[in-house]
Amino acid sequence: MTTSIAESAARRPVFTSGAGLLGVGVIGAGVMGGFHARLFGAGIGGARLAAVSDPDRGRAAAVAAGAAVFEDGLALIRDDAVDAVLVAAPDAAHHGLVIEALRLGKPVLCEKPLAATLPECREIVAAEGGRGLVSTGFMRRFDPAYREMKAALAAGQVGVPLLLNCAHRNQAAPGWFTGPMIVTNAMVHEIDIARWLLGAEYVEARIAEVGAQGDMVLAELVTDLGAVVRIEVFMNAAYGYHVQTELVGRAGSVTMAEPALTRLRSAGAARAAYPSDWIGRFAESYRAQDQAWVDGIRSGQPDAALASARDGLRATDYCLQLVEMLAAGGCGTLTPAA
Ligand code: ISE
Repeated sequence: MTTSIAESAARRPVFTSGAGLLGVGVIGAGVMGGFHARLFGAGIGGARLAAVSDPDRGRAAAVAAGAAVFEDGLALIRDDAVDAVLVAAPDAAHHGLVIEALRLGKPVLCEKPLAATLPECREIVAAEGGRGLVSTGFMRRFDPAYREMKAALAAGQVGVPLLLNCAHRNQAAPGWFTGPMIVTNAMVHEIDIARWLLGAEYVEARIAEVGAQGDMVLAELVTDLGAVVRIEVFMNAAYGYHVQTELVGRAGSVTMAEPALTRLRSAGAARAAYPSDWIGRFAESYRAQDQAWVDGIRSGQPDAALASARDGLRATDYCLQLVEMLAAGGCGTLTPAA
């Protein structure tokens, strides 16, 4: 028997922590956790920031805006003022934190990747048991540009999809980035968004590193509907953070416009600025995703665009298959995780 978010929540004294607002605890106060904490601090409708945790207490306090501060994420999860948990700890810590939240029946939004290994992802899906308590933070699903592409496809404006061309460039790889993370932490976004846009699974792939530094990877994946997804991830693109996607169909194509809001024409040249990181590009998507997550918990009707635990499992599984493929020479078949 499955249990909806609303049913699970009803078994706990939920929303009693503060004026009928959902008390959200944010685990991790690094780039992502700090950003989510600020979003909740600034106001996500129906929610309040109840707590922030980080092993560096000062870092948590800096974004807690008066909410409780913990050094230990597990202690935050167990706090009665915390009704729902946003996990933005390092990738390797996701599994233990999500499992504890599930043990207590608390809804979780876990930053991608859902977990670092396939057995861990599977354990999360099993522990959730169809209760709809876990969402995976694939915020691009809330980006207006990707949504317009999906709408254009659904309206038949581009015809049968043939090719999705994706570029994903970071200005500079973060210090904590290690080898396979270019696939499991960065390319995982394209793996998810292409599945979501095309409503397809992958069946075959080729993948290769470009250059000797391991900071650029190219992949070409064939879907079960026959379209090709071509992905470039470049971690040290120097000029800025840049995500570009084009969907080519039999009847037309839809391309993401450059994200800059303005174009400066001056001194014989035109100039549009690029943000330095993904928050600059996707700030509104994170806000919309966090709002949709809260609305889903409060109403018991999860937003259909939110990535589920199973979506998180699928994306990580494909990425781990791609990492193996890369090590083994570069091409082969892909199977969707059960
Ligand atoms: C980072 O971890 C993210 O999640 C960003 O969205 C992505 O663009 C970047 O490549 C990753 O390193």
